Amino acid sequence: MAVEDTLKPVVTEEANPNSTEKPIDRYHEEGDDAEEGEIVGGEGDGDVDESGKSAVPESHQLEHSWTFWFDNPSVKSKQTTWGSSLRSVFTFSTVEEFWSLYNNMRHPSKLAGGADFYCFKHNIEPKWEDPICANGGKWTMTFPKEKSDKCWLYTLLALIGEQFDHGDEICGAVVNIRGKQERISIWTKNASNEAAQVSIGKQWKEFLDYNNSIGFIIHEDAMKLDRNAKSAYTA
Ligand code: MGP
Repeated sequence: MAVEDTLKPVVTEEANPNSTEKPIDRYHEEGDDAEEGEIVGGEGDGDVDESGKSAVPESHQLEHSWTFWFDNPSVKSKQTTWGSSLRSVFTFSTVEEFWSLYNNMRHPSKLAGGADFYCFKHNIEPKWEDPICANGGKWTMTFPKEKSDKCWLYTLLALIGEQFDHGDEICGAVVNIRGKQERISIWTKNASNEAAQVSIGKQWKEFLDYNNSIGFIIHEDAMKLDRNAKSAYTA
């Protein structure tokens, strides 16, 4: 499948995924002086021009690689099997790649109703059936229409910046655009590990300054009970 096909629904008209414009590195704007002996940057640090300055912009490696996935509502509505229209769009592994993608993508308020946009650790598929997700569950926050953009960004930054004490428990996040609301969920791996799940839920609320109560639904319950599944934990 051509990458351009998958990009169309989520990338803005003026987007240029091949843009050479330097990404805005908001991670390292302040206070990122390297400690003595610290290895700074990742690939691309090596090229030095005649003046002795690096000719290639530094890149800052993330702890994990992450993949954006998109489920296009117009295709999804015709599918017979859930997930058959779900597509991985891009994988990134540096701060710079993240901003290049994020700055060229449609944010939740600009996505069509019914769309699902995911950011999951590379090699984890955003499906209950994925073996890493199978025993997990999800925390969910709800927002009025067109009000989730900032929280979606902050959720992504908290994930890729490894802000959670139990970050290893996290599979990824999804924003669902629906008729009357937008929902953001964080998917986790081991629903039975209550302490880790509750820690993630509490920290997520703190990072986003979200004051409403949130619930954790175990995927197994969602599979069996669909919308009647009750929250196993609240935060
Ligand atoms: P949804 O889109 O998460 O809920 O799941 P929503 O927004 O309440 O419903 P929608 O109809 O408005 O989209 C909707 C349905 O999709 C679920 O009830 C399942 O039948 C199916 N589904 C969702 N997920 C995340 C999965 C999954 O991972 N695997 C499978 N097999 N089905 C899923």
